[in-house]
Amino acid sequence: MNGAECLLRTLVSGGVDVCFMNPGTSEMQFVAALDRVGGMRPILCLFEGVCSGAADGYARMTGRPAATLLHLGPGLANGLSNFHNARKARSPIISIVGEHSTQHQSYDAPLSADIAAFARTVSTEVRTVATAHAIGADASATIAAALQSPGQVAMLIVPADFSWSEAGSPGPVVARPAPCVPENGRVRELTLSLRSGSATGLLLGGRALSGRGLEAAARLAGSTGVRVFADRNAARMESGRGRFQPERIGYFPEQATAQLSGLKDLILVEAKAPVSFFGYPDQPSFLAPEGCRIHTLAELEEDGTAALEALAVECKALASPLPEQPHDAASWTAESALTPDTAGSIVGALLPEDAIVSDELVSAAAAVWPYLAQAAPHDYLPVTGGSIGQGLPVALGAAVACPGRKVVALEADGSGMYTPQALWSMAREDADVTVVIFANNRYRILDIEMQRTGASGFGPIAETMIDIGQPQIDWVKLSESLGVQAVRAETAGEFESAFRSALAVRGPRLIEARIQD
Ligand SMILES: Cc1ncc(C[n+]2csc(CCOP(=O)(O)OP(=O)(O)O)c2C)c(N)n1
Repeated sequence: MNGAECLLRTLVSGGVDVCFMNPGTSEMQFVAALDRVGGMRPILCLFEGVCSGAADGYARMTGRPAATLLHLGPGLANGLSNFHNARKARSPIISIVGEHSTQHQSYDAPLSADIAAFARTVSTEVRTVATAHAIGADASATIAAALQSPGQVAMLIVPADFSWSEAGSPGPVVARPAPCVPENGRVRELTLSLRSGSATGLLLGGRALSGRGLEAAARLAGSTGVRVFADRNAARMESGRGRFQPERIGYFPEQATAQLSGLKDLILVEAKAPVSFFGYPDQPSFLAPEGCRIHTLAELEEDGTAALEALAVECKALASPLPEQPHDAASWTAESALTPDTAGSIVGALLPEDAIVSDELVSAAAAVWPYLAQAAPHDYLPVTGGSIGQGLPVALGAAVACPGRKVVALEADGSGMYTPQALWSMAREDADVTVVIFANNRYRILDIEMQRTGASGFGPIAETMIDIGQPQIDWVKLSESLGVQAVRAETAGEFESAFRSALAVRGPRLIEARIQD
Protein backbone atom coordinates (compact mmCIF):
# COMPACT_ATOMS: atom_id res chain seq x y z
CA MET A 1 0.00 0.00 0.00
CA ASN A 2 1.52 3.34 -0.92
CA GLY A 3 1.39 6.37 1.35
CA ALA A 4 -1.48 8.07 -0.44
CA GLU A 5 -3.64 4.97 -0.17
CA CYS A 6 -2.67 4.52 3.48
CA LEU A 7 -3.63 8.16 4.16
CA LEU A 8 -6.95 7.77 2.41
CA ARG A 9 -7.76 4.51 4.23
CA THR A 10 -6.93 6.12 7.58
CA LEU A 11 -9.21 9.08 6.82
CA VAL A 12 -12.13 6.94 5.70
CA SER A 13 -11.89 4.52 8.60
CA GLY A 14 -11.62 7.56 10.91
CA GLY A 15 -14.97 8.85 9.66
CA VAL A 16 -13.54 11.55 7.37
CA ASP A 17 -15.37 10.79 4.15
CA VAL A 18 -15.71 14.12 2.32
CA CYS A 19 -12.74 15.96 0.82
CA PHE A 20 -12.98 19.44 -0.72
CA MET A 21 -9.98 19.54 -2.97
CA ASN A 22 -7.89 21.23 -5.59
CA PRO A 23 -4.90 18.99 -6.30
CA GLY A 24 -1.74 19.38 -8.35
CA THR A 25 1.23 17.22 -9.33
CA SER A 26 2.33 16.51 -5.74
CA GLU A 27 -1.16 15.22 -4.85
CA MET A 28 -1.67 12.96 -7.90
CA GLN A 29 -1.08 9.79 -5.86
CA PHE A 30 -3.90 10.78 -3.54
CA VAL A 31 -6.18 11.45 -6.52
CA ALA A 32 -5.27 8.08 -8.06
CA ALA A 33 -6.00 6.30 -4.78
CA LEU A 34 -9.59 7.60 -4.71
CA ASP A 35 -10.68 4.89 -7.16
CA ARG A 36 -8.84 2.09 -5.38
CA VAL A 37 -9.96 2.89 -1.85
CA GLY A 38 -13.58 4.03 -2.16
CA GLY A 39 -15.63 5.60 0.63
CA MET A 40 -14.29 9.13 0.16
CA ARG A 41 -16.49 11.72 -1.59
CA PRO A 42 -14.10 14.06 -3.40
CA ILE A 43 -15.50 17.49 -4.26
CA LEU A 44 -13.54 19.57 -6.68
CA CYS A 45 -13.44 23.32 -5.99
CA LEU A 46 -11.93 25.75 -8.48
CA PHE A 47 -10.35 27.94 -5.82
CA GLU A 48 -8.84 26.84 -2.53
CA GLY A 49 -10.81 29.45 -0.54
CA VAL A 50 -13.89 27.47 -1.57
CA CYS A 51 -12.34 24.24 -0.21
CA SER A 52 -11.54 25.75 3.19
CA GLY A 53 -14.89 27.59 3.48
CA ALA A 54 -16.88 24.52 2.44
CA ALA A 55 -15.06 22.37 5.01
CA ASP A 56 -15.99 25.01 7.60
CA GLY A 57 -19.69 24.89 6.61
CA TYR A 58 -19.60 21.08 6.68
CA ALA A 59 -18.07 21.06 10.18
CA ARG A 60 -20.48 23.65 11.54
CA MET A 61 -23.43 21.48 10.49
CA THR A 62 -22.13 18.00 11.34
CA GLY A 63 -19.60 18.69 14.10
CA ARG A 64 -17.36 16.31 12.10
CA PRO A 65 -14.27 17.18 10.09
CA ALA A 66 -14.13 17.09 6.32
CA ALA A 67 -10.71 16.95 4.70
CA THR A 68 -9.29 19.51 2.33
CA LEU A 69 -6.51 18.62 -0.09
CA LEU A 70 -4.47 21.58 -1.33
CA HIS A 71 -1.47 22.00 -3.55
CA LEU A 72 1.76 23.07 -1.85
CA GLY A 73 2.31 26.47 -0.21
CA PRO A 74 0.49 28.58 -2.81
CA GLY A 75 -2.61 26.34 -2.71
CA LEU A 76 -2.70 26.59 1.07
CA ALA A 77 -2.14 30.36 0.90
CA ASN A 78 -5.20 30.69 -1.33
CA GLY A 79 -7.22 28.79 1.29
CA LEU A 80 -5.99 30.71 4.34
CA SER A 81 -8.69 33.36 4.46
CA ASN A 82 -11.47 30.84 4.99
CA PHE A 83 -9.26 28.71 7.26
CA HIS A 84 -9.00 31.90 9.31
CA ASN A 85 -12.83 32.04 9.46
CA ALA A 86 -12.93 28.32 10.29
CA ARG A 87 -10.45 28.84 13.12
CA LYS A 88 -12.73 31.49 14.61
CA ALA A 89 -15.68 29.11 14.17
CA ARG A 90 -13.62 26.43 15.97
CA SER A 91 -14.47 24.04 13.15
CA PRO A 92 -12.69 20.69 13.03
CA ILE A 93 -10.98 20.31 9.62
CA ILE A 94 -8.27 17.95 8.34
CA SER A 95 -6.18 20.07 6.00
CA ILE A 96 -3.82 17.97 3.88
CA VAL A 97 -1.22 19.91 1.96
CA GLY A 98 1.07 18.31 -0.57
CA GLU A 99 4.79 19.15 -0.46
CA HIS A 100 7.61 18.57 -2.95
CA SER A 101 9.33 15.19 -2.67
CA THR A 102 12.12 15.27 -0.07
CA GLN A 103 15.00 15.09 -2.57
CA HIS A 104 13.51 18.05 -4.46
CA GLN A 105 13.07 20.37 -1.49
CA SER A 106 16.58 21.84 -1.38
CA TYR A 107 16.41 23.35 -4.90
CA ASP A 108 13.92 26.17 -4.30
CA ALA A 109 11.88 25.07 -7.31
CA PRO A 110 9.15 27.44 -8.53
CA LEU A 111 6.41 26.15 -6.23
CA SER A 112 8.65 25.84 -3.14
CA ALA A 113 7.42 27.79 -0.12
CA ASP A 114 7.43 27.61 3.66
CA ILE A 115 4.20 25.63 3.96
CA ALA A 116 4.47 25.20 7.73
CA ALA A 117 4.76 28.97 8.17
CA PHE A 118 1.55 29.51 6.20
CA ALA A 119 -0.12 26.70 8.14
CA ARG A 120 0.81 28.10 11.54
CA THR A 121 -1.16 31.31 10.89
CA VAL A 122 -4.40 29.35 11.24
CA SER A 123 -3.43 26.28 13.23
CA THR A 124 -1.32 25.25 16.20
CA GLU A 125 -1.46 21.66 14.94
CA VAL A 126 0.97 21.46 12.06
CA ARG A 127 2.45 18.06 11.34
CA THR A 128 4.86 17.19 8.53
CA VAL A 129 5.12 13.52 7.58
CA ALA A 130 8.75 12.47 8.19
CA THR A 131 8.78 8.95 6.65
CA ALA A 132 6.39 7.00 4.43
CA HIS A 133 5.83 4.52 7.25
CA ALA A 134 4.65 7.29 9.59
CA ILE A 135 1.86 8.44 7.30
CA GLY A 136 -0.95 6.33 8.81
CA ALA A 137 -0.09 7.27 12.40
CA ASP A 138 0.33 10.93 11.40
CA ALA A 139 -3.07 10.95 9.71
CA SER A 140 -4.67 9.49 12.86
CA ALA A 141 -2.90 12.06 15.03
CA THR A 142 -4.18 14.84 12.74
CA ILE A 143 -7.75 13.58 13.08
CA ALA A 144 -7.32 13.41 16.87
CA ALA A 145 -6.01 16.99 16.92
CA ALA A 146 -8.91 18.31 14.81
CA LEU A 147 -11.42 16.60 17.11
CA GLN A 148 -9.96 17.98 20.30
CA SER A 149 -12.64 20.15 21.85
CA PRO A 150 -13.70 22.74 20.78
CA GLY A 151 -12.44 21.76 17.29
CA GLN A 152 -9.68 23.16 15.13
CA VAL A 153 -8.04 23.18 11.73
CA ALA A 154 -5.32 20.49 11.88
CA MET A 155 -2.66 20.50 9.16
CA LEU A 156 -0.86 17.53 7.65
CA ILE A 157 1.94 18.28 5.19
CA VAL A 158 2.73 15.30 2.96
CA PRO A 159 5.93 15.17 0.83
CA ALA A 160 5.12 13.61 -2.54
CA ASP A 161 7.66 10.76 -2.26
CA PHE A 162 5.96 9.48 0.90
CA SER A 163 2.73 9.31 -1.08
CA TRP A 164 4.29 7.11 -3.75
CA SER A 165 6.44 4.93 -1.40
CA GLU A 166 5.42 1.76 0.45
CA ALA A 167 3.76 2.92 3.70
CA GLY A 168 2.67 -0.01 5.87
CA SER A 169 -0.69 -0.11 7.64
CA PRO A 170 -3.31 2.61 8.05
CA GLY A 171 -3.32 4.49 11.36
CA PRO A 172 -5.63 3.62 14.24
CA VAL A 173 -9.19 4.88 14.52
CA VAL A 174 -9.29 7.63 17.11
CA ALA A 175 -12.17 8.13 19.50
CA ARG A 176 -13.62 11.58 19.83
CA PRO A 177 -13.08 12.95 23.34
CA ALA A 178 -16.29 14.26 24.95
CA PRO A 179 -16.03 17.90 26.04
CA CYS A 180 -15.58 18.26 29.81
CA VAL A 181 -18.49 19.35 31.95
CA PRO A 182 -17.55 22.26 34.24
CA GLU A 183 -17.20 21.33 37.90
CA ASN A 184 -20.08 21.70 40.30
CA GLY A 185 -18.20 24.24 42.40
CA ARG A 186 -18.24 26.72 39.52
CA VAL A 187 -21.94 26.14 38.92
CA ARG A 188 -22.78 26.64 42.61
CA GLU A 189 -20.71 29.80 42.85
CA LEU A 190 -22.51 31.31 39.85
CA THR A 191 -25.88 30.23 41.26
CA LEU A 192 -25.15 32.39 44.30
CA SER A 193 -24.16 35.26 42.03
CA LEU A 194 -27.40 34.92 40.03
CA ARG A 195 -29.46 34.82 43.22
CA SER A 196 -27.77 37.89 44.65
CA GLY A 197 -29.95 40.15 42.52
CA SER A 198 -26.96 41.89 40.91
CA ALA A 199 -27.53 42.93 37.27
CA THR A 200 -26.10 39.92 35.46
CA GLY A 201 -25.65 38.91 31.84
CA LEU A 202 -25.01 35.49 30.30
CA LEU A 203 -23.02 35.51 27.08
CA LEU A 204 -23.45 32.36 24.99
CA GLY A 205 -21.12 31.21 22.24
CA GLY A 206 -20.04 27.94 20.60
CA ARG A 207 -22.36 24.97 21.05
CA ALA A 208 -24.23 26.74 23.85
CA LEU A 209 -26.30 28.39 21.07
CA SER A 210 -27.86 25.00 20.26
CA GLY A 211 -31.57 24.49 20.92
CA ARG A 212 -30.86 22.80 24.26
CA GLY A 213 -28.48 25.51 25.41
CA LEU A 214 -30.96 28.23 24.45
CA GLU A 215 -33.76 26.41 26.23
CA ALA A 216 -31.77 26.27 29.47
CA ALA A 217 -30.82 29.94 29.06
CA ALA A 218 -34.50 30.84 28.55
CA ARG A 219 -35.40 29.14 31.83
CA LEU A 220 -32.62 30.99 33.61
CA ALA A 221 -33.82 34.29 32.13
CA GLY A 222 -37.41 33.54 33.15
CA SER A 223 -36.61 32.65 36.74
CA THR A 224 -33.58 34.78 37.67
CA GLY A 225 -33.95 37.81 35.39
CA VAL A 226 -30.48 37.25 33.93
CA ARG A 227 -30.11 38.93 30.52
CA VAL A 228 -28.96 36.54 27.81
CA PHE A 229 -26.67 37.64 24.99
CA ALA A 230 -25.31 35.78 21.96
CA ASP A 231 -21.83 36.11 20.49
CA ARG A 232 -22.72 37.54 17.07
CA ASN A 233 -19.77 35.72 15.46
CA ALA A 234 -20.43 32.25 16.90
CA ALA A 235 -20.32 29.44 14.34
CA ARG A 236 -23.96 28.39 14.45
CA MET A 237 -27.12 29.32 16.23
CA GLU A 238 -30.57 27.77 16.26
CA SER A 239 -32.94 30.57 15.39
CA GLY A 240 -36.48 31.32 14.26
CA ARG A 241 -39.87 31.61 15.88
CA GLY A 242 -40.65 29.52 18.92
CA ARG A 243 -36.99 29.57 19.92
CA PHE A 244 -35.54 31.69 22.66
CA GLN A 245 -33.82 34.69 21.10
CA PRO A 246 -30.86 36.02 23.03
CA GLU A 247 -29.82 39.58 22.27
CA ARG A 248 -27.02 39.54 19.70
CA ILE A 249 -24.31 41.92 20.79
CA GLY A 250 -24.27 44.90 18.41
CA TYR A 251 -21.61 45.29 15.74
CA PHE A 252 -20.66 48.88 16.54
CA PRO A 253 -19.11 49.57 19.97
CA GLU A 254 -21.65 52.24 20.94
CA GLN A 255 -24.53 49.81 20.28
CA ALA A 256 -22.79 47.06 22.23
CA THR A 257 -21.82 49.23 25.20
CA ALA A 258 -25.40 50.56 25.41
CA GLN A 259 -26.72 46.98 25.45
CA LEU A 260 -24.30 45.90 28.17
CA SER A 261 -24.42 49.05 30.26
CA GLY A 262 -25.42 48.58 33.88
CA LEU A 263 -24.21 44.98 34.06
CA LYS A 264 -22.36 44.20 37.27
CA ASP A 265 -21.55 40.60 36.34
CA LEU A 266 -21.11 38.89 32.98
CA ILE A 267 -21.00 35.09 32.80
CA LEU A 268 -19.26 33.56 29.77
CA VAL A 269 -20.45 30.27 28.32
CA GLU A 270 -18.12 28.96 25.57
CA ALA A 271 -17.47 32.61 24.75
CA LYS A 272 -14.76 35.20 25.17
CA ALA A 273 -15.43 38.53 26.87
CA PRO A 274 -16.91 40.75 24.15
CA VAL A 275 -14.69 43.10 22.15
CA SER A 276 -15.61 45.32 19.21
CA PHE A 277 -14.82 44.31 15.63
CA PHE A 278 -12.59 47.35 15.10
CA GLY A 279 -11.03 50.05 17.23
CA TYR A 280 -12.37 53.58 16.61
CA PRO A 281 -11.30 56.99 17.88
CA ASP A 282 -12.75 57.57 21.36
CA GLN A 283 -14.56 54.23 21.50
CA PRO A 284 -13.73 51.29 23.76
CA SER A 285 -12.48 48.01 22.33
CA PHE A 286 -13.48 46.04 25.42
CA LEU A 287 -17.25 46.21 25.59
CA ALA A 288 -18.26 45.20 29.13
CA PRO A 289 -18.86 48.19 31.42
CA GLU A 290 -16.05 49.31 33.67
CA GLY A 291 -16.03 47.36 36.90
CA CYS A 292 -18.22 44.55 35.51
CA ARG A 293 -17.03 41.25 36.95
CA ILE A 294 -16.33 38.62 34.27
CA HIS A 295 -16.99 34.98 35.23
CA THR A 296 -16.63 31.79 33.22
CA LEU A 297 -19.30 29.11 33.46
CA ALA A 298 -17.83 27.07 30.58
CA GLU A 299 -14.49 27.55 28.82
CA LEU A 300 -14.40 27.38 25.01
CA GLU A 301 -13.52 23.68 25.08
CA GLU A 302 -16.06 22.73 27.76
CA ASP A 303 -19.67 21.62 27.40
CA GLY A 304 -21.55 24.90 27.84
CA THR A 305 -24.94 23.33 27.23
CA ALA A 306 -24.50 20.84 30.08
CA ALA A 307 -23.23 23.70 32.25
CA LEU A 308 -26.30 25.84 31.49
CA GLU A 309 -28.58 22.92 32.26
CA ALA A 310 -26.77 22.31 35.55
CA LEU A 311 -27.04 26.01 36.41
CA ALA A 312 -30.76 25.96 35.60
CA VAL A 313 -31.27 22.96 37.91
CA GLU A 314 -29.26 24.58 40.68
CA CYS A 315 -31.27 27.81 40.29
CA LYS A 316 -34.52 25.78 40.19
CA ALA A 317 -35.28 27.47 36.88
CA LEU A 318 -38.26 25.55 35.54
CA ALA A 319 -40.00 25.98 32.20
CA SER A 320 -40.62 29.60 31.36
CA PRO A 321 -42.81 31.04 28.62
CA LEU A 322 -40.89 32.36 25.63
CA PRO A 323 -41.07 36.12 25.49
CA GLU A 324 -42.92 37.53 22.50
CA GLN A 325 -40.58 39.40 20.15
CA PRO A 326 -42.81 41.15 17.67
CA HIS A 327 -41.20 42.84 14.69
CA ASP A 328 -43.37 44.86 12.36
CA ALA A 329 -43.14 43.43 8.88
CA ALA A 330 -42.26 45.83 6.08
CA SER A 331 -45.31 46.71 4.04
CA TRP A 332 -44.68 46.41 0.36
CA THR A 333 -46.52 46.07 -2.93
CA ALA A 334 -45.39 44.19 -6.01
CA GLU A 335 -43.90 47.41 -7.42
CA SER A 336 -42.07 48.43 -4.24
CA ALA A 337 -38.35 48.94 -4.47
CA LEU A 338 -36.22 46.12 -3.15
CA THR A 339 -34.50 47.28 0.02
CA PRO A 340 -32.79 45.25 2.74
CA ASP A 341 -36.02 45.67 4.70
CA THR A 342 -38.43 44.41 2.01
CA ALA A 343 -36.08 41.63 0.92
CA GLY A 344 -35.59 40.58 4.55
CA SER A 345 -39.31 40.53 5.15
CA ILE A 346 -39.87 38.27 2.11
CA VAL A 347 -37.03 35.93 3.05
CA GLY A 348 -38.36 35.69 6.62
CA ALA A 349 -41.91 34.96 5.46
CA LEU A 350 -40.95 32.24 2.95
CA LEU A 351 -37.97 30.54 4.62
CA PRO A 352 -38.80 26.84 4.84
CA GLU A 353 -38.79 25.03 8.16
CA ASP A 354 -35.42 23.46 9.06
CA ALA A 355 -33.54 25.54 6.48
CA ILE A 356 -29.90 26.46 6.97
CA VAL A 357 -29.06 30.13 6.46
CA SER A 358 -25.53 31.20 5.56
CA ASP A 359 -25.43 34.95 6.18
CA GLU A 360 -22.80 37.20 4.65
CA LEU A 361 -24.97 40.25 4.17
CA VAL A 362 -22.59 42.80 5.66
CA SER A 363 -24.44 46.16 5.68
CA ALA A 364 -27.90 44.60 5.13
CA ALA A 365 -27.54 42.06 7.94
CA ALA A 366 -29.00 44.28 10.67
CA ALA A 367 -32.17 44.95 8.65
CA VAL A 368 -32.68 41.28 7.76
CA TRP A 369 -31.89 39.71 11.14
CA PRO A 370 -35.23 40.57 12.89
CA TYR A 371 -37.10 38.82 10.06
CA LEU A 372 -34.95 35.71 10.40
CA ALA A 373 -35.66 35.69 14.14
CA GLN A 374 -39.37 35.39 13.28
CA ALA A 375 -38.97 32.98 10.37
CA ALA A 376 -39.59 29.23 10.54
CA PRO A 377 -37.08 27.47 12.84
CA HIS A 378 -33.70 27.18 11.13
CA ASP A 379 -29.95 27.00 11.70
CA TYR A 380 -28.16 30.28 11.26
CA LEU A 381 -24.49 30.37 10.18
CA PRO A 382 -23.06 33.86 10.62
CA VAL A 383 -19.75 35.47 9.76
CA THR A 384 -17.12 34.30 12.25
CA GLY A 385 -13.72 35.76 11.38
CA GLY A 386 -14.80 38.76 9.29
CA SER A 387 -12.76 37.73 6.28
CA ILE A 388 -15.23 38.18 3.44
CA GLY A 389 -15.81 35.42 0.92
CA GLN A 390 -17.06 32.80 3.37
CA GLY A 391 -20.82 32.85 2.70
CA LEU A 392 -21.02 30.88 -0.57
CA PRO A 393 -18.42 28.22 0.38
CA VAL A 394 -20.02 27.73 3.81
CA ALA A 395 -23.40 27.26 2.07
CA LEU A 396 -21.85 24.62 -0.22
CA GLY A 397 -20.37 22.75 2.74
CA ALA A 398 -23.64 22.92 4.70
CA ALA A 399 -25.54 21.52 1.72
CA VAL A 400 -23.09 18.62 1.39
CA ALA A 401 -23.41 18.00 5.14
CA CYS A 402 -27.23 18.05 5.21
CA PRO A 403 -28.56 16.75 1.88
CA GLY A 404 -32.21 16.74 3.04
CA ARG A 405 -32.29 20.39 4.04
CA LYS A 406 -32.67 23.60 2.04
CA VAL A 407 -29.73 25.97 2.36
CA VAL A 408 -30.28 29.68 1.77
CA ALA A 409 -27.18 31.81 1.19
CA LEU A 410 -27.81 35.50 1.83
CA GLU A 411 -24.81 37.13 0.23
CA ALA A 412 -23.63 40.70 -0.29
CA ASP A 413 -22.35 41.25 -3.84
CA GLY A 414 -18.86 42.51 -2.93
CA SER A 415 -18.28 39.58 -0.57
CA GLY A 416 -19.74 37.14 -3.08
CA MET A 417 -17.13 38.16 -5.65
CA TYR A 418 -14.33 36.72 -3.48
CA THR A 419 -15.46 33.13 -3.98
CA PRO A 420 -18.02 32.90 -6.83
CA GLN A 421 -16.36 29.61 -7.88
CA ALA A 422 -18.46 28.00 -5.11
CA LEU A 423 -21.40 28.21 -7.56
CA TRP A 424 -19.65 25.82 -9.95
CA SER A 425 -19.19 23.22 -7.20
CA MET A 426 -22.83 23.71 -6.13
CA ALA A 427 -23.88 22.92 -9.71
CA ARG A 428 -21.61 19.85 -9.94
CA GLU A 429 -22.79 18.48 -6.63
CA ASP A 430 -26.43 19.48 -7.21
CA ALA A 431 -26.28 21.19 -3.84
CA ASP A 432 -29.70 22.34 -2.65
CA VAL A 433 -28.81 25.99 -2.18
CA THR A 434 -30.85 29.08 -2.97
CA VAL A 435 -28.39 31.94 -3.29
CA VAL A 436 -29.70 35.49 -2.91
CA ILE A 437 -27.19 38.12 -3.96
CA PHE A 438 -27.95 41.50 -2.38
CA ALA A 439 -26.63 43.48 -5.34
CA ASN A 440 -26.24 47.10 -4.27
CA ASN A 441 -23.19 47.63 -6.51
CA ARG A 442 -21.27 49.11 -3.65
CA TYR A 443 -19.05 48.31 -0.70
CA ARG A 444 -21.82 49.95 1.34
CA ILE A 445 -20.42 49.14 4.78
CA LEU A 446 -17.33 51.16 3.96
CA ASP A 447 -19.48 54.30 3.57
CA ILE A 448 -20.46 53.84 7.18
CA GLU A 449 -16.98 52.87 8.34
CA MET A 450 -15.46 55.88 6.55
CA GLN A 451 -17.62 58.24 8.57
CA ARG A 452 -16.77 56.47 11.79
CA THR A 453 -12.99 56.37 11.57
CA GLY A 454 -12.88 60.14 11.53
CA ALA A 455 -11.50 60.24 7.98
CA SER A 456 -12.76 63.30 6.17
CA GLY A 457 -15.16 61.58 3.74
CA PHE A 458 -14.89 60.53 0.13
CA GLY A 459 -13.35 62.64 -2.57
CA PRO A 460 -13.93 61.56 -6.17
CA ILE A 461 -10.88 59.28 -6.19
CA ALA A 462 -11.79 57.60 -2.89
CA GLU A 463 -15.36 57.14 -4.19
CA THR A 464 -14.02 54.87 -6.92
CA MET A 465 -12.73 52.50 -4.21
CA ILE A 466 -16.25 51.99 -2.84
CA ASP A 467 -18.35 51.92 -6.01
CA ILE A 468 -18.33 48.43 -7.52
CA GLY A 469 -21.07 49.21 -10.05
CA GLN A 470 -18.71 50.22 -12.85
CA PRO A 471 -18.61 47.94 -14.65
CA GLN A 472 -21.80 46.43 -13.34
CA ILE A 473 -21.47 42.77 -12.38
CA ASP A 474 -24.04 40.61 -14.16
CA TRP A 475 -24.71 37.90 -11.58
CA VAL A 476 -27.21 36.15 -13.81
CA LYS A 477 -24.66 35.61 -16.58
CA LEU A 478 -21.91 34.81 -14.09
CA SER A 479 -24.04 32.23 -12.31
CA GLU A 480 -25.31 30.61 -15.48
CA SER A 481 -21.78 30.37 -16.86
CA LEU A 482 -20.91 28.39 -13.73
CA GLY A 483 -23.90 26.08 -14.15
CA VAL A 484 -26.43 27.60 -11.73
CA GLN A 485 -29.76 28.84 -13.13
CA ALA A 486 -30.33 32.46 -12.19
CA VAL A 487 -32.82 35.32 -12.41
CA ARG A 488 -32.76 39.01 -11.61
CA ALA A 489 -35.33 40.71 -9.37
CA GLU A 490 -35.74 44.49 -9.43
CA THR A 491 -38.91 44.90 -7.37
CA ALA A 492 -40.34 43.33 -4.24
CA GLY A 493 -42.92 41.45 -6.31
CA GLU A 494 -40.28 40.01 -8.65
CA PHE A 495 -38.15 38.97 -5.72
CA GLU A 496 -41.04 37.31 -3.91
CA SER A 497 -41.90 35.20 -6.93
CA ALA A 498 -38.24 34.37 -7.73
CA PHE A 499 -37.51 33.33 -4.14
CA ARG A 500 -40.67 31.23 -3.97
CA SER A 501 -39.78 29.44 -7.25
CA ALA A 502 -36.16 28.81 -6.19
CA LEU A 503 -37.29 27.27 -2.91
CA ALA A 504 -39.81 25.06 -4.70
CA VAL A 505 -37.16 23.15 -6.65
CA ARG A 506 -34.29 20.98 -5.44
CA GLY A 507 -30.83 22.08 -6.50
CA PRO A 508 -28.93 25.33 -6.76
CA ARG A 509 -30.58 28.55 -7.93
CA LEU A 510 -29.38 32.14 -7.77
CA ILE A 511 -31.37 35.37 -7.53
CA GLU A 512 -29.69 38.68 -8.20
CA ALA A 513 -31.73 40.98 -5.97
CA ARG A 514 -31.14 44.57 -7.10
CA ILE A 515 -31.10 46.26 -3.73
CA GLN A 516 -31.60 49.98 -3.27
CA ASP A 517 -30.16 51.06 0.06
C1 LIG B 1 -10.62 39.40 3.09
C2 LIG B 1 -11.20 40.74 3.34
N1 LIG B 1 -10.87 41.76 2.52
C3 LIG B 1 -11.42 42.97 2.72
C4 LIG B 1 -12.27 43.20 3.76
C5 LIG B 1 -12.79 44.60 4.03
N2 LIG B 1 -14.22 44.69 3.72
C6 LIG B 1 -15.14 44.52 4.67
S1 LIG B 1 -16.66 44.64 4.09
C7 LIG B 1 -16.09 44.95 2.52
C8 LIG B 1 -17.01 45.18 1.38
C9 LIG B 1 -18.39 44.81 1.66
O1 LIG B 1 -19.17 44.98 0.49
P1 LIG B 1 -20.33 44.00 0.21
O2 LIG B 1 -19.90 42.61 0.48
O3 LIG B 1 -20.88 44.29 -1.13
O4 LIG B 1 -21.39 44.36 1.34
P2 LIG B 1 -22.14 45.76 1.61
O5 LIG B 1 -21.21 46.56 2.44
O6 LIG B 1 -22.44 46.40 0.30
O7 LIG B 1 -23.35 45.37 2.37
C10 LIG B 1 -14.73 44.94 2.47
C11 LIG B 1 -13.93 45.14 1.25
C12 LIG B 1 -12.59 42.10 4.60
N3 LIG B 1 -13.40 42.20 5.64
N4 LIG B 1 -12.06 40.87 4.36
